[in-house]
Amino acid sequence: MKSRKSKARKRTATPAKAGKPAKRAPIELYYWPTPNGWKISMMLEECRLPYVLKPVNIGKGEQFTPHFLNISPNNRMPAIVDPDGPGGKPISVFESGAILQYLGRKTGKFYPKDERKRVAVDEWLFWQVGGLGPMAGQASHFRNYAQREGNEYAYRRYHDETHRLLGVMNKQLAGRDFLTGSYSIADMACWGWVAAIARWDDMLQEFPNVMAWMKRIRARPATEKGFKLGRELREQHTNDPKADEERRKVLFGQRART
Ligand SMILES: N[C@@H](CCC(=O)N[C@@H](CS)C(=O)NCC(=O)O)C(=O)O
Repeated sequence: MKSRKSKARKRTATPAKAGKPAKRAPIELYYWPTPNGWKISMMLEECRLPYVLKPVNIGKGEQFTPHFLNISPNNRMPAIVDPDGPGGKPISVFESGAILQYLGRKTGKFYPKDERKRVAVDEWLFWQVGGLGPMAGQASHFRNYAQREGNEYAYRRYHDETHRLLGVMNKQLAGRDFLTGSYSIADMACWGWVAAIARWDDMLQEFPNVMAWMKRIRARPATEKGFKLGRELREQHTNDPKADEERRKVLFGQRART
């Protein structure tokens, strides 16, 4: 197993001082700077939870190391290990929606306790993980990686569905600052994908409430920090054409590994 210790970066955690009780060990964040990764870096920053970055370079195949698969059997980041889980014992969590809910329950922040409000947050959180994320992800694949020629049907299908979802979101945001009223894990889940779509072309211009919401969240200091986390790692990798070729081989055409 390859150790990533040397690459780990400490964020907000501070070492224990002599005579004082030791601080809780930081949460390990298994992460690469993508829309799914930003959800969790934004939440950790919002909650000011101490965490240590464990980069998972998905373009190099680090999501397939036995250590990572033990934490995230789906070979997808993000994932976390909280050394101070239930009963004071470590817990690992994979799937961004499950991580956001876990951190929301742990801190009591951005995930209301009131059942009606919580159901509303869950609705939009699941809307993101089952809808906006996968559809925008496929649209992005056909826009950025597949040849347009011969793939027109798939290109249109995922762009249309992303467009439809943005229309739903735009209606929900009419007269609201955030998806369910107050800023929540549902907004954090959606933000990175909307920010990615904003770079495509003028699709987002058709949805003024979504654009205003995106800017509102972008202005939060925690968004700034969470969004910036690990950016330099990806830039180093993507500016190298050989690494780009390697990335395609690792990421596309995956099949079950037995
Ligand atoms: N449903 C997962 C999706 C996570 C996901 O797709 N992560 C991508 C990067 S954005 C990944 O780790 N890809 C690695 C791979 O394709 O092998 C979640 O919400 O956590």
